[in-house]
Amino acid sequence: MEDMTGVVPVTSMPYAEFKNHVGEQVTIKGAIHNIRDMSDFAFIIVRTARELVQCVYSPEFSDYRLTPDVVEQCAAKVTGKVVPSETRDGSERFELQISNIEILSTPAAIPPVVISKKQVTCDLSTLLDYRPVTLRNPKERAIFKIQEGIQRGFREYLTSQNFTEVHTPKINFAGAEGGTNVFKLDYFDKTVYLAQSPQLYKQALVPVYERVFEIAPVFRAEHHDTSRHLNEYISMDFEMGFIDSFTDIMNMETGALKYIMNLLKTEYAAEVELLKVDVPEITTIPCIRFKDAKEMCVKKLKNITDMKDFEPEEEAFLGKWAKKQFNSDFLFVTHYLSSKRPFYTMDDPEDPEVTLSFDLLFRGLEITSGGQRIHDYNMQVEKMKKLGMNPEEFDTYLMLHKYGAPPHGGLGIGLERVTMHLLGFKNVRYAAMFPRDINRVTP
Ligand code: AMO
Repeated sequence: MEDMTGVVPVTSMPYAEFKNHVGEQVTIKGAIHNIRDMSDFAFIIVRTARELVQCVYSPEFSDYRLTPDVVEQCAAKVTGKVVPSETRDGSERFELQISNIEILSTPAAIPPVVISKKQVTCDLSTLLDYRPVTLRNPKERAIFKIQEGIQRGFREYLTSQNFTEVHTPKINFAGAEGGTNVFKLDYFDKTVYLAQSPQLYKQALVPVYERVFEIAPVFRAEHHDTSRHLNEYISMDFEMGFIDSFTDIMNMETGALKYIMNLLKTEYAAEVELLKVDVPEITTIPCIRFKDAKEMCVKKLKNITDMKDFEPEEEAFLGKWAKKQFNSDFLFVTHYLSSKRPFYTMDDPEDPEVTLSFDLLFRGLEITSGGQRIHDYNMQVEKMKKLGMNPEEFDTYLMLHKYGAPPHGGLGIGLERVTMHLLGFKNVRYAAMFPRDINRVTP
């Protein structure tokens, strides 16, 4: 047996390195993505982990002869000479003149949807029904590479700011966010719930690590089929102690978003280009109080009846307003009404009708909720009682307050929501790799 070096080299030379190997034979491994057979020669596009590599077959290049088992979606090892390719705009490109193709596996059937064109053109439902296949399309897979970049940026930035990454349980004794959108689980002889958020646990970890974050799935039993709700989504959460004000949380989020956008522009440039992503420029993010934003919506939009929260059309209006007024794709809305925020939210001591909380709108869609939390034991117990909750049922959560907690706060960002509006999708399902909604639990 060979030595276990702990390193398994990547299977294909990255395309960016081709320019240093002109005239040399190189081998790449990937799927045969597309074949354009021109009788005496053929263009064969190989799909590697992140790229499409143009390879050209001609009997003139070597003794190798194309065989009928070279079909789209077969896994192959392709060897060829790196040569400059002819481009219409004169830009520098390279291709491989094929000298051998070794077939590593053969598909049993032709894909049910055409994935080798620039874009998958089927409807959303078909796109999702065949997700394991449609994700192979370069534009589809680029969506989730961008999504990786967003999570990675969040993680890298918070790690640089002294946050500790944690994992909290998803099978819980209570729903953290209140309301009815909680999944009940049959757990031996007890009733338990799937986590709506890591809220109760991330707070418990503040006196332990001071600053924590988590990127993990959460579950919401949304009964409506909307274009912005999923039943399982990835929540990017953080919680931090010793804050002076809830604006510290907004400040930290601004830093994280700046870092993320910069990371996308640099390390995800290929996907940004492929998907023509309009990556937002962030300097500072403007803020508006809920009350003022509501007044503006009521003045400008018709039929606003809910005075306690925003309808999607109000968020869209506020997004446009922030763009016009501040040239900002983002807008913080602060001081939401106490009656509309969860039990753990700190009321504003100057006006207990409102809370020290915020939402962040991105291009007119809520992507974040956050705020300062109650850290005082008596205050939290009182608020629970006022809301008709039984504090005894939350005794493990209340250990946080009972045994001492610093002033703290945090936020949760919906990863699919950010991805959706970054990429300009009308439906959040395009931004979920394997979405779970009221009608879908497969694939
Ligand atoms: P909230 O419930 O507002 O706050 O959720 C935070 C963010 O999660 C996203 N989101 C969703 N995304 C897809 N489908 C859904 N059904 C869905 N529901 C919410 C949104 C939203 O802004 N514990 C608090 C956060 C905190 O205060 O730390 C919470 O979960 O982008």
